[in-house]
This record gives sequence, C-alpha cells and structure tokens, in this order.
Amino acid sequence: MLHEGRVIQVDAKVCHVEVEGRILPCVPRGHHFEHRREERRPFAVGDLVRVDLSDVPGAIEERQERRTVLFRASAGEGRRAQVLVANADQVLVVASIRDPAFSPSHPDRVLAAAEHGDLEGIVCVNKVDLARKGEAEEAAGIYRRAGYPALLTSGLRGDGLAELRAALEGKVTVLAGSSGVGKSTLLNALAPGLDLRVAPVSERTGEGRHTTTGVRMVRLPFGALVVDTPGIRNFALWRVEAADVRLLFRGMRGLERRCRFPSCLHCEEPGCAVRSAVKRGKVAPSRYASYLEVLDECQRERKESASEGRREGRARTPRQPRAPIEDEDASEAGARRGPRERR
Ligand SMILES: Nc1nc2c(ncn2[C@@H]2O[C@H](COP(=O)(O)OP(=O)(O)O)[C@@H](O)[C@H]2O)c(=O)[nH]1
Ligand SMILES: [Mg+2]
Ligand SMILES: [Zn+2]
Repeated sequence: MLHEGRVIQVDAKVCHVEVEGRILPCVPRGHHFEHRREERRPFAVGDLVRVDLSDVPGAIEERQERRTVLFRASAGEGRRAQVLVANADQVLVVASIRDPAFSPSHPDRVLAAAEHGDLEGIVCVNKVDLARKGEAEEAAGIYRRAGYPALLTSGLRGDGLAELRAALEGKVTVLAGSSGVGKSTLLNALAPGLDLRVAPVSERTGEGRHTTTGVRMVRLPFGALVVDTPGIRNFALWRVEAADVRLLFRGMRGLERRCRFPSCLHCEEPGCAVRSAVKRGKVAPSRYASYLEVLDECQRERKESASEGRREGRARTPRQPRAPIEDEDASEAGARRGPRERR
C-alpha cells in the first residue's frame, strides 16, 4: 500500500517526507535516477510523492507532476538545472529598508523567477521601524504599481504581522531575501516557539553539511507551509529566451505590443514603449534596470550553454547523480554574475 506524502527536506541520501503528520526518511527508488539529463536530483522540497513504508527507510515510488517550480542553477560541467522547490503557491521576498540597505534588484530577480515558475509574488518591506517618514511606502509603491502586493513589516516591533499571517495562511510560501533582512525574526514573531535555529544552516557556516541546500519546509501553527531558503542567494532563470524575459516583469509586460518593433527587447531600439513609460514615470527606473540585468544574464547563459552543447556534441548520456554536496559559493559564482559585470 502506498501513502501520499510531501517532501520537506532533501539530504544527500534521503528525503524527509511528511506522511500523515509524521516526518519519515525515505529513499528514492533507483529508477528515479535514470533518464534525467538536465536535472540534478530527482526530488525537491515540496514534491508530492507516494511512498512505500513497509521498510525503514521508506521508498519513494512516484512523484506527482509539478504544478510550479523554482530553480536554482547548478554550475559546473553540464550546467544542469536544479529544482529547489516544487508546488509552492507563492514567493515572499523580504527586503529590509535599512541594515542591509534597501536594494530593489534582489526582489526584482526573485519576482522574475517566480513568474517563470508560475508562482505568485509578494514583497515584504521589512524593518520599517528603521525607516524615515515615507521611505517604506515609497519602496512598497514600486512593487504595488507593478502589480504585486507589498506589505510593510517589522518583525522586531510587530508592524504588519497580522497582514503577513493572512498572506501566508493556507498557502505554501517560499521565503526569499538576502541574509540579514529579518526573515527568521519574522517567522519567529509569527510562530513563537518554532525554533528556527534547528533549521539546517548554510554550508558556509560549516554546519548542516549533510544537507544539500539547507532548504526546508516548516509548518506554521496557523495552517501555513513555509520554505526557508538559507544560503540561497538567488533563484535561477533556466534557459529563458531573451524575448520571454519581457514577460517576467510585471508592470512592463504587455507594453511590448506598443513598441515599434514586435521583437523589441526594450534596450536601444527606437519607438520603445517601455523606455517611454520609464521616462513618463509609469515604470520604476529600478524595475527597468533589473530587467536589463536579467536580460543580459539570460542572453549570456544561453550563449554559454550553446557553446557547451557544441563541445559535448549534444548527445549526452544520462548521468548518474554526482556527489550532491556542493559548496554554495562555488556553485553560485558560476551561475550568477553581479550587476557590475554587465557588458
Ligand atoms: N531594527 C530591526 N531589526 C531587525 C528586524 N528584524 C530583524 N532585525 C535584526 O536583523 C538581524 C538579522 O535578522 P534575521 O531574522 O536573522 O535575518 P535573516 O538572515 O533574514 O533570517 C538581527 O540582528 C535582527 O535582530 C526589525 O524588524 N527591525
Ligand atoms: Mg535566517
Ligand atoms: Zn520596447
């Protein structure tokens, strides 16, 4: 008899699967490792699976089709995609107004990855207790005008917690945001007693080394599932065509229909409706700047993977999974470049 479960953590050898309220270690059956080319591991946090519990550990027999996905690029030979979270409803991207200073680039990228994977996006402008008058509203306004809900919160002082709780209730939410913006503090404020220090920490600290990403799903007492992504600095856009990057930026998408050229990438083309909207204050300059960054990265990635494909003759045989422990910094360095390095 098979049981329905949900993967809540993926370690090197086992997946931790929540089955009828219990968390059980389960091992994927061997056939899950065959016929995979681009994906590094067969299971991700959030996967809905059917498990056979007649032995310990149990065995994962089947995986449901994924409704949504968030990728993380895995660098190195072959550059395969890695699904970091499956079947989440939404991404909540937390950005602090100060300490660290508000920077719209990170939320923009996360929101683009959410669009790409069919997830909803919510922005949380946090540490409003440190904001000067109007500052937090201004930051939130960038996202609200683009069409995203934006909350004003302070995990420390308690602002906006009721709204945040309402936004998470009944949903599976991926928590994103740079280190130090206050994610753990917010979760602890929402669910006191939930000891987040037990969460696997990023490999950089040297702890939690048995886990592959440190990504883990936790259940909050008011009926919310939250995926914490410590140490994951960014989600990846996996092989997106330049023309499709246009569709990942809410507030700008749709405007391409009014550009003089249908193929307009909103860079330097004449008669560009997006650039004109930026000039008229209809599109935030920071959103447009983030779009150009993401466009540039996607174009570069496609070029690199095309040349890799040529080198490898394209007919690659399916690989066995390699040692899944990877260094966060090493793998991110190949996958992402900072905005400074554009052009
Ligand atoms: N002023 C202020 N500081 C905060 C707030 N939330 C968190 N902090 C501080 O910011 C630092 C990082 O918080 P943490 O929750 O660990 O951030 P995380 O890395 O995103 O999980 C800690 O020193 C917190 O005390 C807030 O709402 N206001
Ligand atoms: Mg934290
Ligand atoms: Zn254009």
